[in-house]
Amino acid sequence: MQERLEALQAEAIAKVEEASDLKALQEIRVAYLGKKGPITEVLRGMGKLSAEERPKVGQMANDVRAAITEKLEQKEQRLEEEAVEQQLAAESIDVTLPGRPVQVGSRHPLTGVVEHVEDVFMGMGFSVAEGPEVETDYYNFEALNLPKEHPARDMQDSFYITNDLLLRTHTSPVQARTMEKYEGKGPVKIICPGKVFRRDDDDATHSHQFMQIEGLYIDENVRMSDLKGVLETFAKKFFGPDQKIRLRPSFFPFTEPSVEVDISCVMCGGDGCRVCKQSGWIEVLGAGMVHPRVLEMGGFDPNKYSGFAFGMGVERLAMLKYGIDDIRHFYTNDYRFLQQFKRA
Ligand code: 2U9
Repeated sequence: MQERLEALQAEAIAKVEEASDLKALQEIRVAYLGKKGPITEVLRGMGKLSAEERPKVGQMANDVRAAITEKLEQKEQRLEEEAVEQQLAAESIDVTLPGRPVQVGSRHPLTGVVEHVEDVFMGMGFSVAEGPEVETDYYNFEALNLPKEHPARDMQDSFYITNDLLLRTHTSPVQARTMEKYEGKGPVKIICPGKVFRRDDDDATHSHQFMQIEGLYIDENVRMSDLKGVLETFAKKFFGPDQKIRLRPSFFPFTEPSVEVDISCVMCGGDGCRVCKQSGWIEVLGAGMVHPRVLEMGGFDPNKYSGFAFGMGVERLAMLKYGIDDIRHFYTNDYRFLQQFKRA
């Protein structure tokens, strides 16, 4: 009997040492200390023992049971401590590590240019006006002195939706609509940024969708000199304080006289280089005095009011400002291109 009990204790303790989790310990507890376990079996066999052996074996059986229970409890506690240590290690935060950088978005370069131009002209008293991208034939052409048979109205230049509806080819309709709202009473002093659409094949300098900012100032006694002063101020604030501008005669149906406006070359400052084709000048916008017929159709008396207008391509400004060689970069959503314009 004694040898049996000693062997059971050694066997059980060895298994407890090997156990790697609480479930295994519970199985050992049931196997050795349970009602159907070997120790209970020994105790059942005690009836066959002499009166003198019985108490000894009984005491020994209790000692073995106590020794196995103590071993189980020690191992249980150690496993629980290890589990806590593992959890703490897994959840530990190294506070000395640098923070994870937060991915911050940024404005599209065209949006940045539009906002910069808006700031410059609002600083000169212009307000920002917007209007529909799907326009009527009247506001996109007729109100701008572009009569029915004018070539700019042909399908090869514009996206028509119906005979009377099209995607606007410039933001001038917004100015025509705004003039109507003023009901012939000046001053009107607005800039009109927005998307415009032309049926061009896309290439490095043309996109079927692009952005324009046009301006309009109508008041009594508005002169060409006012136009030159406003545009020179814009050039200096947008391209740099040393900028000069040059006006060359041109033609637009909605302005008379009309001019193309050059700035001194952003690359060579005017000495002549590849960018300005050795001329020292770069064309950035068109402008002119509002045609009297356009004033009349907008409800303004051309004998009382005069005005100037201008128009510029936003992509062109951005390409000059940032040295970008292909207009299509603005529309491909390539992060490698866009992330270069994160605000400093
Ligand atoms: C009204 C009266 C006059 C807007 C003008 C231009 C000259 C011009 C082009 C520059 C490059 C368009 O983006 S571009 O292709 N625009 O040259 N635009 S005067 O004249 C107006 C507009 C509205 C009622």
